[in-house]
Amino acid sequence: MTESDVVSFCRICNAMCGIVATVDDGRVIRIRGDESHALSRGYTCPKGRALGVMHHHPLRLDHPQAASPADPETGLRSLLATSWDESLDDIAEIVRSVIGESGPDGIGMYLASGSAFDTNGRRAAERFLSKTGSLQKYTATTIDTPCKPLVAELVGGWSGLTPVWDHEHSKLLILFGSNPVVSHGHSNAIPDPVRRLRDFQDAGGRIVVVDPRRTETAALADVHLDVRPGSDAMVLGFLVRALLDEARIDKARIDEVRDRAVGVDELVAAVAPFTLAFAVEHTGLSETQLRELLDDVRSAGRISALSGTGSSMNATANVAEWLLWALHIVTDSYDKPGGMWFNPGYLMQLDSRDWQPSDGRAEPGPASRPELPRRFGEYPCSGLVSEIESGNIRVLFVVGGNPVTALPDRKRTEAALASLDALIVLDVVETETTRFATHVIPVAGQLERGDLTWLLDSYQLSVAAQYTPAVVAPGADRRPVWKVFAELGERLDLDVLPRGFTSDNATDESLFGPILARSRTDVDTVLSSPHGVVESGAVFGWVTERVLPDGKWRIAPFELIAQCDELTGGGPYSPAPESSAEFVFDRLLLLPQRRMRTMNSQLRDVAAPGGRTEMPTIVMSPADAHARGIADGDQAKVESDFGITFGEVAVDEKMQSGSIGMPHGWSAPDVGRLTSADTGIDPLTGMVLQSGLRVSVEKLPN
Ligand SMILES: Nc1nc2c(c(=O)[nH]1)N[C@H]1C(S)=C(S)[C@@H](COP(=O)(O)OP(=O)(O)OC[C@H]3O[C@@H](n4cnc5c(=O)[nH]c(N)nc54)[C@H](O)[C@@H]3O)O[C@H]1N2
Ligand SMILES: Nc1nc2c(c(=O)[nH]1)N[C@H]1C(S)=C(S)[C@@H](COP(=O)(O)OP(=O)(O)OC[C@H]3O[C@@H](n4cnc5c(=O)[nH]c(N)nc54)[C@H](O)[C@@H]3O)O[C@H]1N2
Ligand code: SF4
Ligand SMILES: [Mo]
Repeated sequence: MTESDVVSFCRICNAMCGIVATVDDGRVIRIRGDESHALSRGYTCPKGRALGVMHHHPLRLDHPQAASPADPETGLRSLLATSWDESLDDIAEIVRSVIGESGPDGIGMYLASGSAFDTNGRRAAERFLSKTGSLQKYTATTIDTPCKPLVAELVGGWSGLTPVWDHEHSKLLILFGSNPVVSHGHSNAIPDPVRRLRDFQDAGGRIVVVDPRRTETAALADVHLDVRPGSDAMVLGFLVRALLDEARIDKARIDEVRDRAVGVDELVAAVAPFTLAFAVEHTGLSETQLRELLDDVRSAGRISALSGTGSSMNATANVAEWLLWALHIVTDSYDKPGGMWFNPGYLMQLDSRDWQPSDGRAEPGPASRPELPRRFGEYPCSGLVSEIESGNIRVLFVVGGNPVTALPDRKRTEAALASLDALIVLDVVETETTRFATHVIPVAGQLERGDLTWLLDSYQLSVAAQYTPAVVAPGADRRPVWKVFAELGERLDLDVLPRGFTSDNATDESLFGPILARSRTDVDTVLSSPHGVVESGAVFGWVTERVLPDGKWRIAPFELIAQCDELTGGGPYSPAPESSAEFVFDRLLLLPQRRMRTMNSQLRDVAAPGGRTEMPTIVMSPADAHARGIADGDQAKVESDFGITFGEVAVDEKMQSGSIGMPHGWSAPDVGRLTSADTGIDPLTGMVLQSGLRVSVEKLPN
């Protein structure tokens, strides 16, 4: 036996669970949870356990490939193996000539889920783009949750502020549109979710899940509130109004709120319409349910409430997120024990930086869509396709993303990608996007590279960091992403790596040197702690002291008040009020959801040994299915104003009637065919409407 175990961590999702990989002669034969890992405590999910199979995937990219010219009918190109030198020379030449002809904005980059955990690769890719001078950066943030950085910036002065659940001290956890038992958290990393939520309850904590579906998380919560889709802002507005009304009776109490926030009077005026009757009318919850929720909040004093994609992908996302922040600020729950804290990061050390609060004003969008807002140093993904169509972007780098399945309006996305001078895809497997590539770049996968928990440092439940060596050496002809951009940079005279490093002399580990040198301890502590280092649990105070404008929250940004007024006044943000459990609808609301065995479009066709793969389905309530003559397992057509897709129906009594749930990332059914990059775009963030679209569902003949 030559089997050996390598301790590492999983880099599929935010949870970053500790894993132990068993390797035999270069083959990864088993992945199990690392019992000694402080945060995940031996837990893994089916995706993590499938990493070994994924590593040996039959469609793994092994060699650089270059494409023949596109077929005029299908837009597809055939890919032929090439050498690294030929490929990189060719890409460098195209980049040089496009910059010469069109300027740096001719070069675009889409960075997504597969790059979020590749510390060196992500840094090199971003640096490459910024060194070209291009502003054409697009990331998955503007598809899944731009309301979060928006509200953080407007209220707190910095878009990166991410409130984290104080799981050790808080007494009440409210989840709005998040299902951590399946997703392991949205902007909070929640590994080992079932045990963690149960531990919290055992310590006296109460969990309330606000979700139109009785989810896996709702099943173990103390209370499930079956709200109407898109009505989270109404629930939150009701809570904020009621608490402010009480505080205003007592001058000392409202003065306390004023001590930590500016704009309290404007907030009071904005939430005035959210009476109990108004909330009952719009949320579908009863008076008793809403009163009990208010009682829970009152008796907890400080609260922890998290939002997820259920509330962040619909038309009321910004208002809901803002009122969520307002609720925390009114209850003094931010930056305080028992509420939410801000993780300064072990590596990032945000608490030692000097902050200049941002005023939150947006810059204009890209040339073809100037009305879109540029925020957080990137353009919204809703503008990417029109930038290609208008010829502004001629070369697109895709780093760890699958835009064909992730972006709105699939047909249009495909046509745009096919029209590029060059589409350079850095991935680990063949995808729907590599089919349109001119250059396919086979990169080192997560088991083939050393890594640090870095980009998502501040999403963790502790101040912690971890290093992993490569579990196996890069196989076939693969190279790390950082090396690809370093080599391109060297060809184009752009400094991609930190000073003193070249594509030849750098290694995964040596590139961590500058990051670790700025972190909380010496380089060796992190590199020699295989199960990760935990510096501390929640810490408090640094945001109030260092980040907030004049030490106060700006609790009433005018942009959000305006959207809130439109919501309460029945304007374009007003959700459809008519849904109810008994009524059968002509058109249903399309809602997002995640599945346990896939990560977006990843891992659709592989499972750990003995495991099974996921089946994408259209999830419907028994009442809605029955009304259409649809039975479990039937094929159905789903149609929106923008397109059509087909798939198998799963009848689920946990689904609220009036809505259907569909995971994204698939080709059949494909929600990306139902969305639009032009209609329903949020004016403050440029986000595409992905939740709450009206669709009709029809049974297909057997
Ligand atoms: N297993 C797995 N884990 C993942 C992913 C994956 O694909 N698979 N993807 C990762 C990514 S990229 C992300 S962004 C995160 C997302 O993490 P989460 O936001 O936790 O995502 P979901 O599990 O889809 O939970 C969203 C919930 O919102 C509910 N919902 C829908 N509409 C509404 C609404 O209007 N109001 C309320 N209150 N609820 C609503 C849905 O029923 C669903 O239960 O998950 C990450 N983790
Ligand atoms: N209609 C609709 N659309 C949605 C959503 C929705 O709910 N509804 N959800 C949205 C959300 S939350 C998100 S985050 C986006 C997801 O958008 P993307 O991040 O673009 O989608 P993924 O399918 O996760 O693509 C990740 C890619 O990274 C590759 N990869 C894996 N490991 C590595 C690696 O180590 N290095 C590199 N270079 N590549 C790697 C994978 O093979 C895969 O092709 O989609 C969004 N789109
Ligand atoms: S929850 Fe699953 S996919 Fe996410 S890090 Fe843990 S093992 Fe990996
Ligand atoms: Mo996401």
